[in-house]
Amino acid sequence: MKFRCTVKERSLILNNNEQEKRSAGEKAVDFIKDGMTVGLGTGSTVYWLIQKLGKRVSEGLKVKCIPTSIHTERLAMNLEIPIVTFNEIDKIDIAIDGADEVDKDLNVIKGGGGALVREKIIAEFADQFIVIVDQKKLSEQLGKHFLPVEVTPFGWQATAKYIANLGCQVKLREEDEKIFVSDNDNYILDCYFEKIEDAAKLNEKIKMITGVVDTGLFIDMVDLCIVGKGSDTEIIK
Ligand code: ABF
Repeated sequence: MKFRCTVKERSLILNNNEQEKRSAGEKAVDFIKDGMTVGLGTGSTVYWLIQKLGKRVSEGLKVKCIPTSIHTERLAMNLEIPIVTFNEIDKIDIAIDGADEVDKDLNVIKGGGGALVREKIIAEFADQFIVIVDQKKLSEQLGKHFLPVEVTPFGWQATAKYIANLGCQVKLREEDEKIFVSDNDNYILDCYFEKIEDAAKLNEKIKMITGVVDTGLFIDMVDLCIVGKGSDTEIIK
């Protein structure tokens, strides 16, 4: 018996990993209450959060959202999710974002999407910061995923040398064979440490280097992590 389905049905048959992202993203909407100001992250897991949030908004949920990237802003605007800027708010009730790697203490590596500085500003300012991930992102110790670091374009080569001296390979991020430029007009250095023994100390050491804007290490910032498990989720606090 040949299994036949329409193109639309096929597009909805998600692979395991995508299903986990969808479960985590959609579950996160449960934490968004009427009247909240919400920091919206970047990435393919956040995509599912935004789709579900758009539906809730169309059903009457009143929220104001501050996006962490121009990409997220466009996604939200297409779903008529109200967008605000920092000029229009005095607090962020909740920020929800993806991550590249999460350890057992809920320290995370972020920035694979190149939006780490705006993501960190919003996450820090928010009363509650929630990370939504698929199971692949969980790891005993950070470092399997490279560490993105946003740096000023001026003197990036010097900045890269100082970071490499901390024990990593450093690669200037490119996109479509051109140097990747962040929404803040900076460059991103992807730093391959393999293993990060003390994430907090490394974060401080890198941030001390002149030319570094910020790192993708989010230390002691995550209040709660929602992990997609098939069509279900696990909440880690
Ligand atoms: C973003 O979420 C980035 O910080 C991080 O790289 C990304 C994870 O992307 P995805 O959800 O697509 O795996 O916030």
